Amino acid sequence: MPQTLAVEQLQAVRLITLQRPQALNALNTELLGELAAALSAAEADPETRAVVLTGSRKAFAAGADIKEMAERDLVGILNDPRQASWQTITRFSKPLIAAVNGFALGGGCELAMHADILIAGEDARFGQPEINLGIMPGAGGTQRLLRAVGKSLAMQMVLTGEAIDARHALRAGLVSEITQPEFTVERALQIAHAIAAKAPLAVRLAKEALLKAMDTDLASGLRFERHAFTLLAGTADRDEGIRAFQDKRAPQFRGQ
Ligand code: DAK
Repeated sequence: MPQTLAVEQLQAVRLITLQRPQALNALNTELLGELAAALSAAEADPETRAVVLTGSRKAFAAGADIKEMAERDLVGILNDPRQASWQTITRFSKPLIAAVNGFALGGGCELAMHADILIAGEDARFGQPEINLGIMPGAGGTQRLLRAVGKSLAMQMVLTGEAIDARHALRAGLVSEITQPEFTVERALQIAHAIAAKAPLAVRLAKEALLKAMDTDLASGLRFERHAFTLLAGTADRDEGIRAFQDKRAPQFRGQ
């Protein structure tokens, strides 16, 4: 049984809740290891079509565990088991939705940015305060943040360490919706269930194509899109989708 998170299966959606309230869900070795294991299990389960990741009302996650960081020297960092956990988290290929309330700082903001869709409560705060510790972001905070919010705001956040609130995050495109904090998880689950009802192969390839757009040139991205689109043309779910439209009924997708 994981000690630092709770896992709940809600039909085809798995809800993972970070639970280290005494440290505002700071990402220590144990939590990152358990999260990586939980995502691997969700990846391997054919019944799970989407995952929602959330924290508490006060904090999604306040960053890497600073007490643990204080014990690591350079060699310790290079051999750090947390690196392997981050790699596993990055490779998760099913749709991942983050429901963010409260603080999403440092590694917590980076973890949220791993999600495909971010839904934030009105009280959420996003920031990369590593600069205040004499370091810089190390899990995508310079790369994903810049791609999400553009150069000027990313520079401002990373170089000053100052956080932005949910409205600012919405304006900047870091999150796609904001809600009242008590509804953040519910809204993320609604979106996850909507995605879970779609054709799994189409969802998987569409996600891959969209992520490609972040790190490739337009011509290569368009080529990938065309290949993926062509692949889907041979699936049973495509036939079912078109037939269901013509029959005026809901499609029954089977992931084939
Ligand atoms: N680590 C450990 N404990 C933390 C913590 C953290 N990041 N954040 C909060 N806590 C603990 C506090 O120490 C306190 O515990 P006690 O002292 O009561 O035992 C408890 O949580 C409640 O926190 P506060 O009393 O401070 O609560 P406040 O409401 O007053 O303030 C706060 C909330 C979020 C503004 C404040 O706690 C804060 O500034 N926390 C630190 C935020 C921060 O600097 N985060 C960035 C850490 S650096 C990498 C991957 C990732 C990273 C690096 C490398 N690789 C793969 C290479 C990531 C680095 C980081 O995230």
